[in-house]
Amino acid sequence: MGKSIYQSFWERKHQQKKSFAVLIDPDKVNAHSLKDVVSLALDASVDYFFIGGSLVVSHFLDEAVKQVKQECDIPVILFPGSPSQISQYADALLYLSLISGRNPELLIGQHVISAPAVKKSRLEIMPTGYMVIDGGAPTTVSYISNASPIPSDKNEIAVCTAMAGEMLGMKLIYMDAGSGARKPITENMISEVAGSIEVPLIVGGGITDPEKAYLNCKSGADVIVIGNAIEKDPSLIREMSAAIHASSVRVP
Ligand code: 1GP
Repeated sequence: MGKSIYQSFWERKHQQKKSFAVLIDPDKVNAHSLKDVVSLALDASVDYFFIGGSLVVSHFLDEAVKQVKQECDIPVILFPGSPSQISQYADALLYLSLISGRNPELLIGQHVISAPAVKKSRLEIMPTGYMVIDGGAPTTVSYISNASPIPSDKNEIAVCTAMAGEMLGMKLIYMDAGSGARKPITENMISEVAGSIEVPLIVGGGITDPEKAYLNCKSGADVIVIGNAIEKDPSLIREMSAAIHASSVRVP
């Protein structure tokens, strides 16, 4: 058996190698556009694909995952907005608990209901503390869950939430300003959170330029997730990947 995807997150973090995850929303791609994204991602040495969206209304999820698996060997990780977004064809699942919110349904309720199906899927399960940070625009997840995001300047709340998530056993912390956020998460908050946890830190939401991606990595993000900006201009994959990978500390 090959090494687990989580192990790759962990090892890359400890080798101070930064990772780039391209987010694919199955509602916003078709077979043709997906083929282009996969080919650009292969050329640019993208590390992971995340697949999912807050509200997947199309039936393209399984097809999208199968297509990516056929065309490349970049790991495909589900980033589900709801328990219905599970595809057995993927490699792993971000098993998200919305720890920044206070809605029991997204902390544990939906997990209980979907547990038998998730277990049966044989996906690699990666318990993830999911923290929504205010990105200057209401996010679908906040609206649907009726859960407020963490204010963008309340670093101490973000730090304590991440620490609590880690001590509860979460293997990853994902800070998200929401897809298309007007204000991405500040470097200040990223650096304080990164300094208070041991597990890999994923950061996303509203990152539109390579410089921001680079600075986020330098502040302590281990994985950068980009969706919207790439949907608008897939050729950005190359520059984003170069910036993220250039921020890795080179070990002689
Ligand atoms: C959203 O973190 C992801 O959940 C990515 O956000 O689509 O704004 O890049 P963008």
